[in-house]
Amino acid sequence: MQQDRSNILTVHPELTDLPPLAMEGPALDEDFLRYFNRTLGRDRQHCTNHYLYEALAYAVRDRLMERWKATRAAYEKRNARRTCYLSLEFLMGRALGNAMLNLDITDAIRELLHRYGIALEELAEAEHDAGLGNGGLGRLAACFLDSCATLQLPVLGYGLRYEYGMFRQEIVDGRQVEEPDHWLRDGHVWELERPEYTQRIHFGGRTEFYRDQDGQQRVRWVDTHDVLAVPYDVPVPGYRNDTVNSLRLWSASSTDEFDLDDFNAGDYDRAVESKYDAEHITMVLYPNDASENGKELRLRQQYFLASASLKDVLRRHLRLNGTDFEQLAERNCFQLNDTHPSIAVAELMRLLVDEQRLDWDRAWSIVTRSMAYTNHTLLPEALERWPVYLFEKLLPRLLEIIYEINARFLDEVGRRWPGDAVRLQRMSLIEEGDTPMVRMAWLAIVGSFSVNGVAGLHSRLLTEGLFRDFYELWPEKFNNKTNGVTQRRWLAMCNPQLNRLITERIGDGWVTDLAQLRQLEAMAEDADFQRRWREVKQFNKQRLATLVRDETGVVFDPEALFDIQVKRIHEYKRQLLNCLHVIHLYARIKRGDTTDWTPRCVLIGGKAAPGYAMAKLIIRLINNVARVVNGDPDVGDRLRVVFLPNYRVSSMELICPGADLSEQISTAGKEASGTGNMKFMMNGAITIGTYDGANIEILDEVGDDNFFRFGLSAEEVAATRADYRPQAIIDSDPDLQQVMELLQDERFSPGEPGLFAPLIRALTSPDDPWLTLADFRSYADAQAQAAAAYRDPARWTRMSIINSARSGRFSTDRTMQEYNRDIWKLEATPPEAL
Ligand code: B1N
Repeated sequence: MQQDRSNILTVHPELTDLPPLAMEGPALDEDFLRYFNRTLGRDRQHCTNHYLYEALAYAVRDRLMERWKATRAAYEKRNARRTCYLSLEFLMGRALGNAMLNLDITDAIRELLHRYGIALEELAEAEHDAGLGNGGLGRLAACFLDSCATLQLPVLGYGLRYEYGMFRQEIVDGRQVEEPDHWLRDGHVWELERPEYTQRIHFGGRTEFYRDQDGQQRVRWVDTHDVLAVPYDVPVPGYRNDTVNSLRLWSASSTDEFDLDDFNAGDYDRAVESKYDAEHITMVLYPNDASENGKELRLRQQYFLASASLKDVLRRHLRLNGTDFEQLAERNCFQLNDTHPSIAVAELMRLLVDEQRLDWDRAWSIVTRSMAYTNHTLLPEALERWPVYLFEKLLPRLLEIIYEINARFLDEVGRRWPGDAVRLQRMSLIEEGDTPMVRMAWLAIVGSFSVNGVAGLHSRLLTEGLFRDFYELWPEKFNNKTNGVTQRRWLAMCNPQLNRLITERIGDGWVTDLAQLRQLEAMAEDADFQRRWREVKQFNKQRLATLVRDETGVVFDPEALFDIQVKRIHEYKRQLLNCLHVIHLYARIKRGDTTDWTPRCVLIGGKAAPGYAMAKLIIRLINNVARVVNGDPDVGDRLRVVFLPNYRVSSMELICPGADLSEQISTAGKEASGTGNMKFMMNGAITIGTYDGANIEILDEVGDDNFFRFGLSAEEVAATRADYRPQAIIDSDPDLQQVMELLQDERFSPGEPGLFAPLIRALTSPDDPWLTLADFRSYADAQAQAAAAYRDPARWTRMSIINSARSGRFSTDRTMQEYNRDIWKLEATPPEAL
């Protein structure tokens, strides 16, 4: 292979740094104009918001760049211990507003643009969301990075640079239609390609024994098909602290010689095909939330991420520490975001044993001192298991290593519980059967020193259920880390009015110390403060109503109760229960049962996995119910219903500030944590929710007076399963009976009889895993309480203020401090002054 000389790293001391850039005034102005006119080559005659956005983004990026370098230099100089956050998903959303907030240049830029008659908000909207994630798990990773940069912790995100992110959802005739999200089409200002750090990743081939120079028998992996991993770095700015951390995203590219043989043999098609095969690895994000799909390409993605990231860490380690591999575990921690990157356990063994020639025990000690695993769901359909035959074909050497890990692990289990063959079978990394499978969660647990769930209940259920055997073996590994969200994006940036009001009263310390919001509680009864609080909420509701009108044509009245459920569409999240309640309200209106009515606007949004038929049918039902309700003159302005298309990070930034009521209504025990619940709470919405996930901890903070709790507990759910008779529930509840009749009599499926029969069947089945009808009565009662509370503005506003005031615990700053205290043990490392 010919050396590519452009990638050789050299040192040029004479290339000095430039002086730091001004954050306002003519320098900022000049940069903006220069990028617009010269770099982009645009002029005032031919200008779109997108070009103006790009020019502005470059000017802002320059100001990140110098801080980014200083941060890197500080970490290197201190040889700081780091955490690598390995995740198949980073749901970053837009970057511009966040960068401006954190650099404290929003006002300067607003002013600058104003002089050209340009509104900042319009430019900001030209940025595509970076939708490299499905939902909560991917957004959590993004919030974690934000908090780590703000806490000045050396944490590096490693992910994949998908060419196509989460699909764009359109609603056509009430149905979800998926459109590809080619988010890189107009270029991506926020990434920096780093071809000099390209890694070579192996697939396929076979393994063979050989003897090394010392006569040691070793294994090598040969005849592989290799793919190149090219890193692209994305800056992650901290809040006004000069730290800029990195998110390193790998892009797949073919090797040159890979196709050359075919090409020279005249087989052009085959040559091109293998190039495409390689580049397909990072083509598209798998759009499944909380369910796996078992596709070979997904396993390729997982290994590609794990191998590229570990090789990148080893490269840096060898440069900074040489072959002192003890330092590898001292200097690095790998946090596995669910099992998706858990093949990293076996890959690090391969790199240390096969490539660095460490003996097995030493390598295993390094691996198990550096890996930590976070579980995000108990749903059995999300537990990753890969067929052994797939591993054999795609990653033969890794399968051998997994077998070896398993043999040694089962020895240990056998010593602890002699003769317990059933337990051995349960705990084996290999599930026996017609198609033997590798259990990725077991691999992650065995290879990690820490295993955590994402909310108190979830972590407890893990140790009592799914991971019980492992908890008995290694209780000290298990811990809880309740999720959070970053208040920078989810309050300071997305709700500027509330930001201003809060800051006016208690100062701006809450932006980096959310517990300070507690001080608002003293003002919860203050009539003047309440009035200001309501004005802000009204403003945000108006803003949201405008979005709803633009997207759906339906008009929301900002005086009405805004009742909102936005999240992935999934049966366990029970959008159906919400829909049944809407039908119940409609039935009440139709029968004239409307004394003391609280006008209500119901908004539901979220994407269904393209292969999830039930979820797609739920979307159709919501749309059909909306059409009937909004078009019925009897309803008047008592009730409005919309399904908001294409729910994503940037729509949540408009939605959560305008919400009154936050719907968190999963079947208890099913939602590991939830994080939308926290964004709503922070922005002063009140939760109607089950005793599930982080709802429990929200209720702990605000108390029963400031939360509408309903439904069975996780224990009651488990007990109810054995003898669940939905028909008896319907028969004993006239309201529910009427709702089911409306569903059945085709009112919501004119011309399509039987359209919703699968939903009715699921709801009325004694085997309904989600026990939707079991919670209907208690849900409808809680909704009536919410409606009554809303009619008393002083009471509602007080509840709203208290929710926001007590949201301090749900900052990812707190979450990251706990990960750091218990798992990572990193030192805050600020860069030197510019
Ligand atoms: O992770 C979030 C939690 O707040 C949610 O409760 C939880 O549902 C979510 C396979 C997942 N769990 N599992 C996934 C995503 C993609 C995929 O391919 C599973 N997402 C969650 C953050 O902890």
